[in-house]
Amino acid sequence: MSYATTHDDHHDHKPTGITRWLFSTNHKDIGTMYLIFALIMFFVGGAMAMVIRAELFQPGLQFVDPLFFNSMTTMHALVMIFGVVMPAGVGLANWQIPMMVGAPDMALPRMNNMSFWILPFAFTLLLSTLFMKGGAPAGGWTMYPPLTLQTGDALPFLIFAVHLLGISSIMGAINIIATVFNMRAPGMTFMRLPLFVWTWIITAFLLIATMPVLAGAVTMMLTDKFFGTSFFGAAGGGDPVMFQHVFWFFGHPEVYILILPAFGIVSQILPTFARKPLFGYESMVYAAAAIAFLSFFVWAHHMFTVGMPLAGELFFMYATMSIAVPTGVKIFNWMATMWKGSMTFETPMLFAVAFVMLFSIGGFTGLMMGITPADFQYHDTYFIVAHFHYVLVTGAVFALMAGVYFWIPKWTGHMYDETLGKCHFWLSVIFVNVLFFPQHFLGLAGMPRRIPDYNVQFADWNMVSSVGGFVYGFSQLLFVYIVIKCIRGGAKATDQVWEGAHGLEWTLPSPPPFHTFTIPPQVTDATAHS
Ligand code: CU1
Repeated sequence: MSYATTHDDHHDHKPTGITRWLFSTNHKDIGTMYLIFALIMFFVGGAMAMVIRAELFQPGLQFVDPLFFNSMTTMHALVMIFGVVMPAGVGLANWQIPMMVGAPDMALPRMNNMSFWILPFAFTLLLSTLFMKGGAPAGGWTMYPPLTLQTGDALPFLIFAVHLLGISSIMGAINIIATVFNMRAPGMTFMRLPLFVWTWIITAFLLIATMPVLAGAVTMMLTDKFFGTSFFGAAGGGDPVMFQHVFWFFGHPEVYILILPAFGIVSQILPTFARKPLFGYESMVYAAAAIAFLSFFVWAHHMFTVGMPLAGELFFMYATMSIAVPTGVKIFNWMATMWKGSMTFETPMLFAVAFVMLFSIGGFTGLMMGITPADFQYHDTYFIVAHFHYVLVTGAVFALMAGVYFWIPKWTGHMYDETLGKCHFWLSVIFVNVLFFPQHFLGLAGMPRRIPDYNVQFADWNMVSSVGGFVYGFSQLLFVYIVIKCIRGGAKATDQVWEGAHGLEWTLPSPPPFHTFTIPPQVTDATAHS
């Protein structure tokens, strides 16, 4: 295939250097770019978290002014959600899905290229707002009006960046659906798809359904600010609370967009290191679909305190609590998969097991917040911050780390350094709990979120939390070192990679072939021979 518009006669010529990446239509290269981008943004968003934890290390204002602090909380969230967890998930999808379904590449390779290359421009726009008159957005990542309408020059840049991120996500989602629906190898029926593929199909539908809603919300805000409309302005007959309804109709499914691929990764890893098939494959698929479906009917649990009618409060409470049922099915199945398994604890397994335990903590605190009368106590406190960091850091990020450790030997042909991997895991798992567990106490004691200063009664646990944050943050540099070392060399990865596994994780259908775990499925990786 010729990429360059030259009179090159070499039809098998492959682009090298920068053009290989800039014009790439190769799902592996694009996957790599997504993952590297996510890793870079992980440190950008992480640096913002370090600013937040430094300021909160003790009471009083030490390092930053309050407006900049609020920009840090806002930008930290936007970067971590849209710049880290989502692109990393898409990166893993790009690498794995074509090979897992037996396709030579993604269905729409040029669109795949565009999906990725929109991201660096979107984040350049978003991060450039840090240097604009009036400062970066500071109204929280949820962008509620009227506060967010006070943003200075940055507002239209924020909105345009959100539009671009939505376009990128929707194109990526269309690509994944097109690939899985149309390009499966013969015999790869839907109920044989690896769980990672299943969770990504469901995630892709959530993306297509909700990203336009977010785009609509921020577009209404744009016209309110610059074109004289009053969608959210009470003075003109609008309603600021309507923004919250529209935003969270996107926002709650969005949290499942962030976590469902993580469920998929963990569902690949646990069977491998327990040397047993995944327990309850079909119920895993249906539970993931049920979680996604229910996620459209729970949005107002983020706004119990706005003054809804009692019927609304009750509806959203019961709907929210019902999601615990399919989630419980999944956690039960993960434990049953490990039960009496011949388990070993290499780094991917450590992260996956930690995921099951720590994500469950985040799930339970979520259930607590879903109880309407109790939520009036928790709303806008650090308890909420603790909850969603358990879900998104020890949940989503841990699963993404597990996925990288699990698959990087296949990607690079080298084993990563297992000793360093274990160091990275133990540093992460200990200090992430030092970082986030005390935030439950702070929240229950009444410390509000998004505030740069606090009453002295909160000083001790904030100091503990900040120490945990610094050590957790810096120990992620070890991950970068491990990845670079693995790319550059190391022990050669065998075909099976993981001892006792069958080397089928690459293309393993779940459930495995009839009553056995040893018969190879009739699926080939068309790219393996190129
Ligand atoms: Cu929610």
